Amino acid sequence: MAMLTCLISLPFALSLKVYSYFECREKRTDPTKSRKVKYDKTVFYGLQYILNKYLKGKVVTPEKIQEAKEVYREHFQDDVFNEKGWTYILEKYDGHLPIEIKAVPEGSVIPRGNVLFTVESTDPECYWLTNWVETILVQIWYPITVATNSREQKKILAKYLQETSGNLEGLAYKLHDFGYRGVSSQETAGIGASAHLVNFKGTDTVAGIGVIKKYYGTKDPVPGFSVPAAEHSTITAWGKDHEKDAFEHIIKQFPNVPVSIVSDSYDIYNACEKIWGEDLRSLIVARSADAPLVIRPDSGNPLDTVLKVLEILGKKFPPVENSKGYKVLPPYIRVIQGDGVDINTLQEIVEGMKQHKWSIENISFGSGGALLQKLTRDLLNCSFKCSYVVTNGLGVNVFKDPVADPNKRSKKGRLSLHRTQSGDFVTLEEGKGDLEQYGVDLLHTVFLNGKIVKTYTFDEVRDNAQLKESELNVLLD
Ligand SMILES: *[C@@H]1O[C@H](CO)[C@@H](O)[C@H](O)[C@H]1NC(C)=O
Ligand SMILES: CC(=O)N[C@H]1CO[C@H](CO)[C@@H](O)[C@@H]1O
Repeated sequence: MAMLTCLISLPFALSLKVYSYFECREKRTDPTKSRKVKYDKTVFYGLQYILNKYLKGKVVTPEKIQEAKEVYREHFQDDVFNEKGWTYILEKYDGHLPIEIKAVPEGSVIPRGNVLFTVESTDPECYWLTNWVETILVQIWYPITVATNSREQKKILAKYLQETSGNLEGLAYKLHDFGYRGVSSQETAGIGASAHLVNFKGTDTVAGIGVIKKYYGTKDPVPGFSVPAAEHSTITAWGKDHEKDAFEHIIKQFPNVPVSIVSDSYDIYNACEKIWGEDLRSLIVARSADAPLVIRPDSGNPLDTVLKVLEILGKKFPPVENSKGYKVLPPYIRVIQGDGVDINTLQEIVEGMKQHKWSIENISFGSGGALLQKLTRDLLNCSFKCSYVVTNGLGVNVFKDPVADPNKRSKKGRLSLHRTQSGDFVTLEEGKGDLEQYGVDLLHTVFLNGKIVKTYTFDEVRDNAQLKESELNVLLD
């Protein structure tokens, strides 16, 4: 489709360059629809993966040209395939793509409505290539959206952690990725999990570790961690009358590391009160702060369940009051809520805990489908548009401005991204980026004629995406 639009809509015979850009369009506030989470800024992440996996090196071969030609003929029932163009790339560039991509550094947190990357053809014969790569490049919406949504959840957790404990210790482990089985494919699991790890360090979606090691690299051997954990079958296989035996067996097997045990196979409240609180109490209190029992409820209304579990546990394992006046369970026992957690329920649970005077320092959360799969390109309005063409040697700014939706107006001309004196980001249109008062362009060339010319380590990505002091202060007001 991208190819057709491009061939049909541009005065291609005379065009010598096509220049397009990607942005997450700015939302105009619609007072009738106030979304709880605003997503004012997005985390730019994932381009390096796409460039490495799909665009770098010799990507055009005689075999691919032949195959595409045959498929296109059948698919369109016409000879629309640009065989001449691809053969030109094969012969002149040894199959490397003559385009330049400039992008903001990976991990950057940029307000909606700013340019995030640009793409332009570098050979007048290949003006058509820019929008050929549109589809694959726009798939970056997914890692951007996962990383952005995960970072918004980190802000919520930071705020409540600070308020109910006085510090941010353990923040990186507060939201664990449970999403492996809930995503559409291995590739989605790898990309999505890596995007969550931009903000956090807890994950059960091991595929993300492979993606990060292969395409970004970290100074640590692995960018994410987990703990031994029971799932339902490891409890229920013992039979309904032997839940206690199952629990006992597992905690004895893992005396020196935290161990998470799903406790709702039959009755979470009975498990907390009778089994953990009475039958196995002496084994639990003997555990160290480095190897706590982590009780995992997995059903019911998330907020009600968490509060009731804490209340029952609090009677059996008396909590202490921390410096902020909130209750904390003893160091050998914690809770992880991993059912029904999305950004909205997370907010409700931590708010409910605060109201009931529970600190969130000794609870953590798991999130699966909502973290990695229940997201679409519309959430952040990710889009790719042509803004400039050179035809007949003459540069022309192009844009769209659909009458039915002013939100869809696109930017004009060559674009650049700058930081103003006050620290805000601004996109300059129509090639005005040379104006001295705006300083350097924050878009750097990352891809040029088939080669990746600038890369970021995962540590740099994480650094760029860190919560800023100002964001924490705003939250604490
Ligand atoms: C973003 O996408 C939503 C959902 O499609 C739409 O309602 C909204 O108008 C879009 N906003 C912008 C700025 O494009
Ligand atoms: C009393 C208690 O268990 N406090 C722990 C709560 O969680 C933090 C962060 O993991 C630990 O550092 C505390 O020791």
